[in-house]
Amino acid sequence: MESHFVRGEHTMRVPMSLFADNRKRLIDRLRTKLPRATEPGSVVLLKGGDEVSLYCTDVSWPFKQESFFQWCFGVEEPECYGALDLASGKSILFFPRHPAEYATWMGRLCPLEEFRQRYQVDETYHVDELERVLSSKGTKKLLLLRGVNSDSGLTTQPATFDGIDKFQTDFDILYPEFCECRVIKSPKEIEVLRYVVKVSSDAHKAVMRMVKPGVAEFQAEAQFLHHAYAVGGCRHVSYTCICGSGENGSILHYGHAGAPNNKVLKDGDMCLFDMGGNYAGYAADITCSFPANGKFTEDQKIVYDAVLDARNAVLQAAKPGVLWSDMHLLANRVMLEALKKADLLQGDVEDMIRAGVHAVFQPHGLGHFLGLDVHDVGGYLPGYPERSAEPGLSKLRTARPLKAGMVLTVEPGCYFIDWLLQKAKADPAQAKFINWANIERFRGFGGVRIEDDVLITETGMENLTDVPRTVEEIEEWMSYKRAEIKLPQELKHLPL
Ligand SMILES: [Mn+2]
Repeated sequence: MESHFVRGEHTMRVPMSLFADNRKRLIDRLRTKLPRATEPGSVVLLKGGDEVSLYCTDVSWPFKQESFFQWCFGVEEPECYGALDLASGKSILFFPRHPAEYATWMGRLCPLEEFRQRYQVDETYHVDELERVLSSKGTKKLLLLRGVNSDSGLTTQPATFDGIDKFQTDFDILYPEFCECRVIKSPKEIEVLRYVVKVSSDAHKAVMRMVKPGVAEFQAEAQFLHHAYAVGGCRHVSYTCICGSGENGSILHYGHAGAPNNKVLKDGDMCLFDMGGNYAGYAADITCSFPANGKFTEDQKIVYDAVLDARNAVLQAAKPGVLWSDMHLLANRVMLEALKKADLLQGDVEDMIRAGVHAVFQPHGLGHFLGLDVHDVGGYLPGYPERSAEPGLSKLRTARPLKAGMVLTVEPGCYFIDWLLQKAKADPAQAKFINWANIERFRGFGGVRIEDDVLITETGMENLTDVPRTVEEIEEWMSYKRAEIKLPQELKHLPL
């Protein structure tokens, strides 16, 4: 019988066959890449995530499964190992052996056979049996995961265990092939992404109907988290919620510990809320920008529509074969054209790009792969275009040609970042393109970002995101019972 990841009758049932399909894709790919892979003896060995203590205490950080391990097995428990036998195609999971007392604190000890059925693998053992089991299967060589994440610069931790020195090890072949498998999403993975993006879209829509001047940024964050979890079953978000209002909208990673979404929304503020839920490990990454009071000013429309034009141009042009770096420049061009029409910029747009003016207003990349990680792996693999050194393009998380089955974010933005504007003003090559008299009005404006999650199809793309996007759609959505919105602290939470 098929088993599932599910959080209740109302949330998506993710079949464990999703992970079996993933394992098969990885095994098939390695068989074509590795000479003699179909002869007995080559085994992929992965280590799952560990529970990590909060400093010296007996409390742990919330556990999140390691993404490569999740992709293969969908296992929810920490401290596990998984093996794939390339010759037989069989998969084996190893679970920690817990003492009897585990049952008191953590619950019933799950028998190995129950784990086997739940995760639908061929065999299950305890971690302390790793060496014995691998030897008994004639394992000669272990393929281990070592590679550098091109977004963080950090290196994966290859699996290791007592007795690993009895086997040959290969640290090179697995990482690039595994990343390539993760870049192309299977039909079942696409269904999960479709679900988590829909849940996250709805959570954004719920937020838009509870904000008004006087609401704090963290109250918008709380609304998102509540909706994504209570309705969608998303226990985690995929990254720290970014809920910038007013000037905070120009801080790209606002919401961190030192700036924890604690400003109160003011009348006339733009909001830039970047939040995404996580379901069965799969991430959504959506940004909505809208006025705190539900009605755009003329200046807010100028900036919003410039970004919306850029987003629309990319959604129209994205299809297999197109270079992502070209999409980035297309978005920049369209946005600069719109800002020029509004008299914020002057001169030739191509000259502006040559001078780096595009990166003054959008200092980040157009978008990135999305999957188990919010910045998913595979952006810069051997054999594909390398990271550019040019302004703006250097921040792009991939420059690859698009391919059907990729899922990416499209997230053009326009920001008024004080220090970048100061720098541009001091640089004659950039300063001449900027209409400084008009730009002054936008000091403290913050920014606008429009971020959608899209699937590349055989003929173009499908936008999985479902939120109000035009000025009219946003004003219409936010007008619903606007006069009746209460601040969260004004609602009666307990019968007192
Ligand atoms: Mn993003």
